Amino acid sequence: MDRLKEKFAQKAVPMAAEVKALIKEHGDKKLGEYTVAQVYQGMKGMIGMVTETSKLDAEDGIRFRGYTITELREKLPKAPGGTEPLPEGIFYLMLVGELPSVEDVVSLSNEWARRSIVPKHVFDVLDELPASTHPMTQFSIAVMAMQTESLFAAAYAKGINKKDYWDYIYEDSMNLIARLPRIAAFIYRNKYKGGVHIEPDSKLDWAANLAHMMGYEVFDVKRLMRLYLTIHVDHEGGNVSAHATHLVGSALSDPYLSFAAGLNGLAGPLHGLANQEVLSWILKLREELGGGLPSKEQISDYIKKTLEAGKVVPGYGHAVLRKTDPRFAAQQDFYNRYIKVNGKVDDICEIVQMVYEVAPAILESTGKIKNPWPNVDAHSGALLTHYGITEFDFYTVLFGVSRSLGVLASLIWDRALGSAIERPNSVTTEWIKKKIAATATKA
Ligand code: CMX
Repeated sequence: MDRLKEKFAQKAVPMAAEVKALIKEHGDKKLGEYTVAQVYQGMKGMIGMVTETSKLDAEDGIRFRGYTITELREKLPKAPGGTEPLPEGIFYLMLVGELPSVEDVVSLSNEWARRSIVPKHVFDVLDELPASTHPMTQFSIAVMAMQTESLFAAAYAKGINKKDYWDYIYEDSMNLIARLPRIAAFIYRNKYKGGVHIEPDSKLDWAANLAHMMGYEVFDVKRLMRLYLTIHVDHEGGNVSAHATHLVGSALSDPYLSFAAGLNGLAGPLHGLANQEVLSWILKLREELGGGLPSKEQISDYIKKTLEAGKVVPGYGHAVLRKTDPRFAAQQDFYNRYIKVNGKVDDICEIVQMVYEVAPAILESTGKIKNPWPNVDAHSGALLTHYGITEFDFYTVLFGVSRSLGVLASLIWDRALGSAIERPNSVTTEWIKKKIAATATKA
């Protein structure tokens, strides 16, 4: 048993007994009530599941096992000479609820390197797809193609005890996470670099190896990749990618099937694809104005035009957050610390900043947008573009590589705690009308 798995077992086995007892003793206690609007409008604010790995607060943003992003940028182990956390560390934290030591992170990095071999047929499947296939579609197809490797599915077919589910889910999740950078880089090099591939370097950490296999060797890209793959990992359980993974997993679909479902949700423009949308939205603005830096008035007009056309302003708004996303702030800080130095500026990053200065007031003035502040996707593409990763339809794949850490850590917990199959109730509009009428009569 590897070091992390042993640690997880020490935590999960007693906790599963505790949760069982909690349900037995307090199962009938109420956690809240919900409204007609919540039922029609995406169940926002309804408590409907348990996610151990992170918790979102509308004002303060995301906390991973209680730690903010600012705290984690300081406390999580770094690569030698590095300044940003290694994503291995946040996976360890999410899974076992403790900050890892440098040795814990090195051990996990080695474990993923050991498990990182992708079966050939996955590359063959990708090679057969039309070149125009969106990178997110390719990514999801590759994960599905790799389902042949599921140890959980094979063990389940033979027959296993429920108590052992988490063990196989852990093994599948670790293998899947280990292989994702190789697959992502393969898609990138196939689509944009003429199919000339770069072999992995097992001495590099998970994020740096991804940058290396994509063809970026400079230290700053590896630094950005470590930050990027850390801040996108998780956003509690109700977001589309996390919920889809959890939901599909609740049918005891293995991690490959479950994570592919999460990726398909992440590929939507209101979720992860927004990072691609932001970049194309900014580039269109520049094109309309003939290049250079726009004025704030020109940006205001462009935002208003976007709204008048019945489109969303990508990178703005959130279903839970009601303040600037701390993941946006972390990227802004990265720009100021490492790019905007010695009088140097990056035009796209400057436009991101100018949009931030004018967009919230305009969005707020519509009177309907609940959160006029930027989310994580408002900034990420600008940083990638700065370092030459300009292929913006690939950006969501990077989000997906990162998101695997949160949703798969949660999936391991789901099986360890014996979470049941999800089956919420649904009603018809006729049923709701009758309910409203009955409530009015009583009043
Ligand atoms: N631009 C224009 N209109 C917006 C908007 C935006 N950025 N954000 C919300 N609205 C609109 C909604 O479309 C909705 O309009 P209708 O009543 O006409 O349907 C209204 O304002 C109320 O929406 P809300 O309650 O404020 O927001 P939701 O919880 O329904 O949706 C989100 C949240 C993120 C989908 C939405 O803000 C949005 O579409 N933003 C732009 C896309 C984006 O950046 N997504 C990435 C989110 C982060 C991530 O998951 O990666």
